[in-house]
Amino acid sequence: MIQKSFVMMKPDAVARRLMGKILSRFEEKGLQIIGVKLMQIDEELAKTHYGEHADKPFFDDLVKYITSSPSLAMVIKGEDAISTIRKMVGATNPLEADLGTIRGDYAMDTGRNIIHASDSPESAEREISLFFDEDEICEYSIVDNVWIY
Ligand code: RTP
Ligand code: MG
Repeated sequence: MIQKSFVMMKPDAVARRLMGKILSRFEEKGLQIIGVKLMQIDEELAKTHYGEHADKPFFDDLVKYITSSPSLAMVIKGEDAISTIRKMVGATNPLEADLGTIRGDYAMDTGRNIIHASDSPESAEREISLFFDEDEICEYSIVDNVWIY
């Protein structure tokens, strides 16, 4: 099924100048970038986005991390995009993430794991509408799709 996922390069990915490399992985896979926004996430948005973790001991550090510097918010579309992107992102702890995944290749610490991706269709829908207005998402057909699907 064609799906849309919310993906976000966290402040460390932006600050470490990894945006191009990470974006290329999604493009090279055959996924389509239909929304991109560099943004400074404020405390309220960070707390809403990660609301499911409000009771966890790492919540305050997580909010500090996500609001520390700009992030790159994205909407990415493709066949089974949500689970495909989660596989490409790798395990939450980068030391446990397989090499070849984004966290496995570029990160060392759970508290600096460089990227977020929606974990279910429900989270994707919630997160996309939390971060993007409808007119900030561009749906377009691409000529090379015939070579991908
Ligand atoms: P994300 O939501 O950012 O895509 O990450 P995830 O699904 O792989 O992991 P999740 O359990 O949802 O945790 C959200 C983020 O909180 C930070 N975290 N720190 N110190 C810790 O034990 C700990 N556990 C989680 C990470 O930045 C994680 O990505
Ligand atoms: Mg999560």
